[in-house]
Amino acid sequence: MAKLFRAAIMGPPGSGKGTISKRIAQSFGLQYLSSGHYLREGIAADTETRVLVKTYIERAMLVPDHVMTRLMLSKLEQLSGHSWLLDGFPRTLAQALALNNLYQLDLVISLNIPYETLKERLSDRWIHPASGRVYNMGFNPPRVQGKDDITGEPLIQHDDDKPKALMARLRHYKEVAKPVIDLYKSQGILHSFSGTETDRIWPYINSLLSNKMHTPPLDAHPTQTP
Ligand code: G5P
Ligand code: MG
Repeated sequence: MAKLFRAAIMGPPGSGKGTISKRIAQSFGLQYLSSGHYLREGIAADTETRVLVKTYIERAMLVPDHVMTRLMLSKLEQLSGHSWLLDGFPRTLAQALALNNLYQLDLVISLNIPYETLKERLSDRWIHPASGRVYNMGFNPPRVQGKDDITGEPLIQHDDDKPKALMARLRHYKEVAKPVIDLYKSQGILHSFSGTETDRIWPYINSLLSNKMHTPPLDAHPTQTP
């Protein structure tokens, strides 16, 4: 049996984690697990997660570690025997350590996207509050302007996505992510990619994964795009 491959992708809100993860899943056949997706699914399903999680997501605050860890580890438990890619988890050192207790990651991708680029992408972001569905007026607009595709209910823009709040959120992301990044760097599995366009970063990630998944790793040094 081929060796299982376990990877995670990290990056600030709007950095392209979801877009790149879908390409990786498609090209390399990994199971794709997005923490944001499972949280929104929990909200839509009106489960006990709903009340707890909705307020955090609506304010773009981090959901408590124990909730997140329980949710993601239970999803991973169902995927024994599969290769997988985590998007948006772990986000904190506590989450990373909980994951580390059970699984050794082979590779972590970290996206470094300039603040100005994130600001442009996120200030165009609109949300359907009841479900957590996210739209972007430039790249994935709703079918009818200002309305949710499924329910037709009005979309709102969060104060958090306005420039001043955004700056604070991105700073917070950096602070929380730093010890996680340091952990993966110390394990020799961190690969950082910088740029303003997903399409320009993608070929580097594609070739990194091709090397890692199809041939034995030659070294474990972090990769930096120009
Ligand atoms: P999520 O769902 O993980 P975020 O806020 O981290 O959400 P998001 O919005 O999902 O991040 P992304 O996945 O990094 O962003 O990026 P994306 O969706 O691929 O791209 C963003 C936009 O830019 C899209 O519209 C895309 O089309 C566009 N785009 C992509 N590439 C390009 C490009 O090259 N050029 C241009 N022009 N556009 C591009 O988490 C949501 C919430 O859940 C909670 C938190 O409350 C969080 O805020 N949560 C957790 N809480 C605690 N712990 C965890 N582990 C948690 N995980 C989630
Ligand atoms: Mg995402």
